[in-house]
Amino acid sequence: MNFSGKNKTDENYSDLRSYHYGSQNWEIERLSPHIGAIIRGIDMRVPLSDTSKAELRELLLRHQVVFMRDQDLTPAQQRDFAGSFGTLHIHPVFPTVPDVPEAIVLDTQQNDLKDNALWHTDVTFSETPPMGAVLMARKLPPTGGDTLWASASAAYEALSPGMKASLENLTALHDFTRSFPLSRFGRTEEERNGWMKTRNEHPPVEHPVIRIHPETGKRGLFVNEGFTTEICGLEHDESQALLAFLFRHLARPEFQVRWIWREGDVAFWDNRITQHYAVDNYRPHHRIMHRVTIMGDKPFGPSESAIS
Ligand SMILES: O=C(O)CCC(=O)C(=O)O
Ligand SMILES: [Fe+2]
Repeated sequence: MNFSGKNKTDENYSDLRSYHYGSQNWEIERLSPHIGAIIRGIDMRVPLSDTSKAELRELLLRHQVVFMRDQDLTPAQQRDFAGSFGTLHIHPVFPTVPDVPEAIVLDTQQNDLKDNALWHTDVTFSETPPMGAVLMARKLPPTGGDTLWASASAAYEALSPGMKASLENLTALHDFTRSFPLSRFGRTEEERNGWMKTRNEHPPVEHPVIRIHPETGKRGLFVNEGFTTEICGLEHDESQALLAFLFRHLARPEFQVRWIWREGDVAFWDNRITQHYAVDNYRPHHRIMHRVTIMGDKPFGPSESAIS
């Protein structure tokens, strides 16, 4: 793969607050220097043309998470939209919409999912973590329940040359049980059996600490508090100390965007170069989100990209 030359997804946009883009003349409003933009003028219920799909992918690569207001999709429409960007993932643990198994339900009255109130990248316990996800707000508390996204490339770029060099060839373990412990996800016999099956199918996997984005060639920090347990080849204490530093660094507000939801809003993020955090500050109010997740490829680091 050759990523030399100017990164065309960044060209000319970093000086703008808003701009028009694409064949449909969408209005793009940037929300922070490194991550996040609103796209106005898009109707996600209507299948996108190949041109619009390519343009939207371009915007996703550039802004890492994009937001579309007032979409009001049915779960099937949400599935079809996400499905036009790749094969869809079926989550091994989360409950789903009846008849739409690709749509995960995050409902505070059905399942006590406080687990998303920590910085994480989805499903990195898999050999091939998702490329992205499409999340829609269906029911919201009066206030609170915002979601934050962080740019893993901005976090990487802000490291010193010395730290970058020492992370260059490191790998880390990502473990399903860190966010899905048996104590909370094995309360009934059926849940326990499902948990055992998932754990057997997903032993801890090794991913590069610095991931090269397969489409843009950008580097991003690819460890997350949700699933990363250990940096390989270090003593346990060294690994814990380095991970603690990297998690704290990734959580700096400089790399973030915060989205205050309205019902009918959709967020579409690039899961290969971002982390997110669902703020859990609205109990006992009710919040329902639906997520459809798009499959991704096997992460590779700087040394591997040089060979391939
Ligand atoms: O509920 C949210 O805002 C985000 C939940 C989450 O982590 C996800 O959908 O992957
Ligand atoms: Fe998540």
